Amino acid sequence: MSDALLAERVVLEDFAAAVRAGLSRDPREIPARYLYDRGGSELFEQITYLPEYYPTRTEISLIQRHSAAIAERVGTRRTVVEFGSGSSAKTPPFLNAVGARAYVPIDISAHFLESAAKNVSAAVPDVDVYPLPGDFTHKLDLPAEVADHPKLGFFPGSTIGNMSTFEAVDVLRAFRATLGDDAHLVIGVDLKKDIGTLEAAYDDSQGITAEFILGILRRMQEDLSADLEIEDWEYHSFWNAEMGRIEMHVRAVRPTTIDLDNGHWSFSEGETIHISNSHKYTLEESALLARCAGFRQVEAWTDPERLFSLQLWRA
Ligand code: AVJ
Repeated sequence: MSDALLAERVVLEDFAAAVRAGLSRDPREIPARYLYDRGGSELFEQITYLPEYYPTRTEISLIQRHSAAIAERVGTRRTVVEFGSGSSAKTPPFLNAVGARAYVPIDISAHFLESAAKNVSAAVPDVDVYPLPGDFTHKLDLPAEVADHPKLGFFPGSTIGNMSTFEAVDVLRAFRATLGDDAHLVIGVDLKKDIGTLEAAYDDSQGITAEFILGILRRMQEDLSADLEIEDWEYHSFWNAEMGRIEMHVRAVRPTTIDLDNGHWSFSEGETIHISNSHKYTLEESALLARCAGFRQVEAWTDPERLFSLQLWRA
């Protein structure tokens, strides 16, 4: 078997195991990372352009507006370390604006890292790129070439919101360990706000978010040959005030079943599978998050409507 086929097989086995474990849990859940296959990633890209989905455009404009201030605060010639870089499509303007010396994109996908290195080298030829394959939720050893450089971590996209607060602290502590002592972190944190704005951002009028979340069922059919009726399911999202998060579920509209090779699950009408969370914080809560992880919040920039924040933390 070729390496590519073998890798594909491992991914499918992992997805199958996660689905089996998640459907057997109470409440039932499937981790959100399985949303981002090729089709899912395209749908998420579409979400970022939706009128109701304010985070992406608000963060991009905050980065444009405040990168110069960041460079002023932390100094130029930093090594920028991006946690979960993907293909680094939106990173070159940031590298330019902060006057970066080197760039270490970290991603679990070697495929993404290859295009990241190409994209960034083409867009900002003066910046040395050292791709680092790995899982950013654990402390990683940075390439020896950048060992002595002061580090500027970069974690945009409010990806931190995907994790429970408990997991977020662990991940941020891992960032702190990876970056070392003489370091800063630039992080995008989505803010608590009126419930109407939040709920619309995660249930848009064109139904793209619904399609994105329900896509996990289609992926189970296509990749795992799951026996299920897509028509028996609808998208259901809501603001959970106690947990401070938007929850995204698929919900059975009538009694239904899901069958896999080695499992059978029944669902009563109204029962849900929890697919994703998007946690929101106040500026004060995020300052506490920073301190729990060994950082201090030095600055938090927001847009005039206080929808989103771009924050500078110091180790
Ligand atoms: C990629 C985690 C930032 O929570 O806003 C958007 C994911 N899911 N709409 C978010 C998402 C449905 C998104 N993040």
